[in-house]
Amino acid sequence: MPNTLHRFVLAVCLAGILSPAFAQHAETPAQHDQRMAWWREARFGMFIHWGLYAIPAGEWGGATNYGEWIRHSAQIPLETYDQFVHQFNPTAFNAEAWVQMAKDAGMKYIVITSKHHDGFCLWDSKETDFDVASTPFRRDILKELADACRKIGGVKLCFYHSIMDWHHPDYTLRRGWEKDRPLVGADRARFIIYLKNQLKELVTSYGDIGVLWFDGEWEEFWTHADGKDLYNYVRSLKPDIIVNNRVDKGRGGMAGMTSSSEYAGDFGTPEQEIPETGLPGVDWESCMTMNDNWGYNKNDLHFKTSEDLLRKLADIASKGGNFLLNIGPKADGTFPQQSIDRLRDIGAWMRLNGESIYGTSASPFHHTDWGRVTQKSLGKNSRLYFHVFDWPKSGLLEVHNLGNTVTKAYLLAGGQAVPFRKKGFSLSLQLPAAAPDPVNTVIVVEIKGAPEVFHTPQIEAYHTEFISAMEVALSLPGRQGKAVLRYTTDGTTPGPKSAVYRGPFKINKNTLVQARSFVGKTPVSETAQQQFTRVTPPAPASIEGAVPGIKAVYYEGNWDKLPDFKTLKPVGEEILPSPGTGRMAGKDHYGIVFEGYIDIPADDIYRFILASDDGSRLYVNNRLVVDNDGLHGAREVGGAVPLLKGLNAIRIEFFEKSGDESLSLSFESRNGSLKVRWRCVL
Ligand code: FHN
Repeated sequence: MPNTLHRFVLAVCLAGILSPAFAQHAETPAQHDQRMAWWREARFGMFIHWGLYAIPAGEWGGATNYGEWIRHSAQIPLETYDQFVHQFNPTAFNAEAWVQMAKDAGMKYIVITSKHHDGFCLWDSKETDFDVASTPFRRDILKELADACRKIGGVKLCFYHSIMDWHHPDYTLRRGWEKDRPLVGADRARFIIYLKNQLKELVTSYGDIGVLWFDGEWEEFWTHADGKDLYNYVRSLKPDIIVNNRVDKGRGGMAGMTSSSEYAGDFGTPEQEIPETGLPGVDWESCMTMNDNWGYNKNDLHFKTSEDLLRKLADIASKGGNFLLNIGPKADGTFPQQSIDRLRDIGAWMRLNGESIYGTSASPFHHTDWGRVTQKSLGKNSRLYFHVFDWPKSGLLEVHNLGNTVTKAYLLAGGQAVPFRKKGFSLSLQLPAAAPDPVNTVIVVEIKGAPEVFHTPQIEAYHTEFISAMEVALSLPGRQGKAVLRYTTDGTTPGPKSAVYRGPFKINKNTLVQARSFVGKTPVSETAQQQFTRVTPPAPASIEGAVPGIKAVYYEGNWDKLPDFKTLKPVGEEILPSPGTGRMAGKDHYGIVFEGYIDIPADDIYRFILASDDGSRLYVNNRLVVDNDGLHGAREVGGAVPLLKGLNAIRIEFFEKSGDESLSLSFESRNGSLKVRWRCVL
């Protein structure tokens, strides 16, 4: 880019006009919205994990619980796994049938694994022979899917592409158990050229590719600089392509959201989970399996019901997200019947109710007990879609905090009018006796203007326990117009004469704080409640012969969650300056129990942030304060506890299964982060 242009772009970025993230592909918010428009409209897509791993179908060495990770998890040597190339012959593969099933299910895009971690390519790549052209099948699967998408229309083709590559000799990070694949001659720079050349093939050879869905970015092989560079590279090949946040290093584990704007990627990627709430102004997509595996596992019959999947779709859309629902095709090229059945059920619902999903945005309500809400702007006015999961027995569906005039209400499927009464801020809908669709009946509520919803007030404090006094603040999220916030601390429900909130207040005894919004004398929100408790923390410990550091006791085992370490025999121990993986670093299948004391500087409430990959738990004075257990990528979880000045007992339990590992504990008090001294007893 000529120097003058650099200065221009930099100046415009600094002016906050262009997105600051990546100068070469900076775009105005309007340009970004235009690029994201089809994806935001789509809301629902099909994920396809397909490759050589469909041949063993989850079985190896007597075990039956593998998926697409089978080569790594079952520790299959490369030359053994490569034999699958000579068996891959999905003669029943029919690209048009796949695309039609996606379209009939209401899905607007397909994301298929062009290359998963095993390195096998589903297209005829000039860059390698470890691809479909080397199989008995020979046909270019991605080309056939691209042709089918063009022919059928209405479904955009997208590619999942793994950065992590267990096959290519230049991917300079071998599996921990691969002792027979030396790195001699491996060239990291050459791998990145390979990666880029293949991406160029994918982005320029198969027509209008909508999304590049990267994955496998978490290993230390890949850096933030690589991520920014690759994002810019693919955008230079196809400026309107959309790229997920796993191109870079900003994803916070399975929660999938990008931690800061310095990281590349156009949307967040929660995996197998749905965020608690929507994130205004943030694009994200939850990806999920129908059973427990991404790749085909013939023994995995643990399929989610169609009802569950349909409600997840509505839940995700009600939070402003996309739903990417996975299929793991069989080695013969067909979809599992259980997947076909669910796609059919979802399609039947979408044909009647798709308007309540496509192009909608997040609910204006923070919470509705009976189901979910999505919304769509109609220019000056708006349309709310009430997704009713739990049909009220009374036949009345009510919301009490809607400021708008309601002009019309009807069933989306069939258009039958729904009688309603709007009194003040309360809307009552008179529903048919029985739910037309017991899974999710959608009622359209048309309103004047943009939604004006009075949210439940929020009660904020550093913690719900305190030692001597606590400051409490109240807030009214969102647009509150004419609403006034009233509250009580005497256990009574706030009324039109209760105290008006004018700013934070202190409490010094057990107190139930309640808060509610009013317009005039009319309550326009639910009542928020929070109990605050005055406590006397455990007396600090007095220990003889304490030494600096924390004791780490090591165990060996292969777990998916924290074991009961008391039943296990340690394999060693050492004193570490602070919690970490110590001499187990880089190994697989181990656990650590840390025991020691932290020297607390003053009586106060302290927040602990425990970050780990895989699972961990933190106990303070034998009380569980943080539970971060489970099989997950790097993830941090916080917890708070009141403590007295002096030595307080700490116990941390941690396990690592395989792959990446990490463990750290940080501390905060109300005055900010804290450095503490570790003590332990030999
Ligand atoms: O390791 C992969 C896994 O095989 C699968 O592809 C999922 C789907 O997003 N992504 C990674 C796990 O986070």
